[in-house]
Amino acid sequence: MSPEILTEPLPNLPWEERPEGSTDVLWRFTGNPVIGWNPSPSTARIYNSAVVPFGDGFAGVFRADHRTGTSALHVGFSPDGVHWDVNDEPIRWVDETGADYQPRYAYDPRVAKIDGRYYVCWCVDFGGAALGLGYTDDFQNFVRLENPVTPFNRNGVLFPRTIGGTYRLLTRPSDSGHTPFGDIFVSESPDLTFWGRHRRVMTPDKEYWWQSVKIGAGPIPIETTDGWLLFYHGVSGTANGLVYSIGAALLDRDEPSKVLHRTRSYLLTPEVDYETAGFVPNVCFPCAALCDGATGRIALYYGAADTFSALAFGRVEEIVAQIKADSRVLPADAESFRG
Ligand code: BMA
Repeated sequence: MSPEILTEPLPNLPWEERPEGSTDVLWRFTGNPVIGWNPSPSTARIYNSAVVPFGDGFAGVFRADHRTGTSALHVGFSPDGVHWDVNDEPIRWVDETGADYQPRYAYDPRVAKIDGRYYVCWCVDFGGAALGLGYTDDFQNFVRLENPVTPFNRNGVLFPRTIGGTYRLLTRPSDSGHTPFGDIFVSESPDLTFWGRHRRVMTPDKEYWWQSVKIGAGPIPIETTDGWLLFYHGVSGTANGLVYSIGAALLDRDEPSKVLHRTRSYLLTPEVDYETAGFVPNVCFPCAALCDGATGRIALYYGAADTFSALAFGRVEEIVAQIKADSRVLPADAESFRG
């Protein structure tokens, strides 16, 4: 049976067929970048952002670097997932007591819809980079919850449902700089407040250099008949700095700390001008995916060169087939590694 996405139909997701002559399982949108330099009065660059279906169209939480150089989260809406109207003002949070809360900085958001509520997880200042967590029901009012981790950690990615009765959060413990190491871990919580039963999911692969320095979870994992499809970023070290490419893995549906398959080769790497030139050259950083459960089509949103928002497309059956055909799972990935 060919792999299927176990999510709702989404007939209006942005989509373009694979260009003629291409054999890539992920292909770029010809309308890229979908958001360019200086998109609004206060913002210089909008990228590494999270998009979900909302109402008749789409909503998103965007990473917006201001002209101060500091990043904040902004809300945006789109009728088609391509043309975005992003608020010029950052999100204003309140905590659960109703008190105002403004993060000093905020970046790389992911949005997971769990039981009808949209949860945002992002990188926040907590006396050092850590993860912030909060929710919205309407993309107007945002409630901040307890931070799920202590510093240093980035790349918080929630699963879109509980598994065995607990919420699951992928993270990437790090240091305070442009971390030269990094594995993906998963933690469990009964209530989104208390986190434990930590497991290591995946380590960098020193033999396949595009993912030899560090790896980090990308969009909210996509449930398929063949496992959780996890797009992730893999980082290579070069004479000119770090290069961020996109790979994919399949995680066990009941025990997602176990990797079933992962790609030896990247699926997308910086090649075109908006990926190789910008504020930080050579970065493709995926943070969101829209999926049509009826047809298996996937629209992947990624930040390009820490400057642009871009889109790539693929079909679940081809992506899963490619992950399996090109698979190499390290011993530590295959275990539910407790350490
Ligand atoms: C990471 C994060 C990302 C960024 C990437 C490349 O550490 O800061 O937001 O896209 O570096 O600069």
